[in-house]
Amino acid sequence: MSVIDLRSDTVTKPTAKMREAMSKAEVGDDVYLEDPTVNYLEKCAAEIFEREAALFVPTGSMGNLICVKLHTQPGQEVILEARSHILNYEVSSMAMVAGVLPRAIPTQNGIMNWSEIADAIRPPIYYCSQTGLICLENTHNMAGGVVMSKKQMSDICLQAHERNIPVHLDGARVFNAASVLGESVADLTRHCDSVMFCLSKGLGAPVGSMIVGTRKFIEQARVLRKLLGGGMRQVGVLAAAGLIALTEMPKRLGEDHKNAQLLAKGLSSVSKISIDPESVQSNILVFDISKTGLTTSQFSTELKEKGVLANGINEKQMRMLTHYDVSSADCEKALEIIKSIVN
Ligand code: TLP
Repeated sequence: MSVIDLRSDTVTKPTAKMREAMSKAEVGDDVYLEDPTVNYLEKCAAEIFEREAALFVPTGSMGNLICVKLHTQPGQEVILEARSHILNYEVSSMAMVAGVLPRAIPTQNGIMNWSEIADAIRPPIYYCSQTGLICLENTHNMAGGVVMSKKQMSDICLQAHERNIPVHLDGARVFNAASVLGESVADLTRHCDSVMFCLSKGLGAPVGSMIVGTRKFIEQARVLRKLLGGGMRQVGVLAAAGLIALTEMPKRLGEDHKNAQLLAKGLSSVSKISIDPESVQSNILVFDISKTGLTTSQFSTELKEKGVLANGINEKQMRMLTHYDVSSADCEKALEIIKSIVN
């Protein structure tokens, strides 16, 4: 039985072209800065984001942690959205390694506005911990791939900068956001002090994420990457796949967004499933199945028996993602299977 894997866009396998590039990649020791393929990938990423420099890191989680730690002092607070990845799915690294406290803002749709953020900034009183950083997430994963506009992002950055607070973007899926908005990633993220984005999600690389920022920031990030055990050697084999992910895959993300719409519209016609297709903007769907009488783990098990993989994010809500290895025919088939389980 062929399996339709909707658990995440992280499950994409490297394309034939990536595997070929990997086998031919020129490599060297990247800890000595001698891997030409990594150096080229970093140069390309910096150019695409119109920044001074970029750094290849093994994972998005390490990229976020490096940025959180570099922007803050232990004991400070970091403002972020309550369902953000940094707060919920990175093993509390911000507390354990960076020594900072999260100040979480719950929102309806995953998007914080400036007045909510301003209210969460701590007053300059000596016995209060101080706000050291604001983290944004675009697209917002657990809010269902919601996209923040360029204006929403730049308003927050500019106001934050007036208060001398830096802004980091968890842009794991920033290319999805840019594709939905019809913006370049450079314009969309221009005012953020640092950006982490993933090559290994919708862009299809097997491994790898990147940080972009000023030259000084990236030099410091390289030190922290080594400290965290992320100094990699002949890693050009991965950077070669990353280069294809970075330069060729963004233009096809619209297909994943179309397939997500197809799934969302189909799901909205199933009476016991609650989802508003208009809220699905990119490649992530989060929907409520509580009226089916099944828990999400029961629902996942039934789906799996019929060849569809998807996980719950809590007892009531399932998450599905479209990606390069899922076709529109797969989405139609998944819908039929879902209907057969619910009805
Ligand atoms: N997200 C994964 C899981 O960890 C939930 C997924 O399947 O979506 N930021 C965001 C917004 C993410 O969605 C993820 C991974 C990361 C950071 C971390 O990236 P990795 O997995 O490379 O550490």
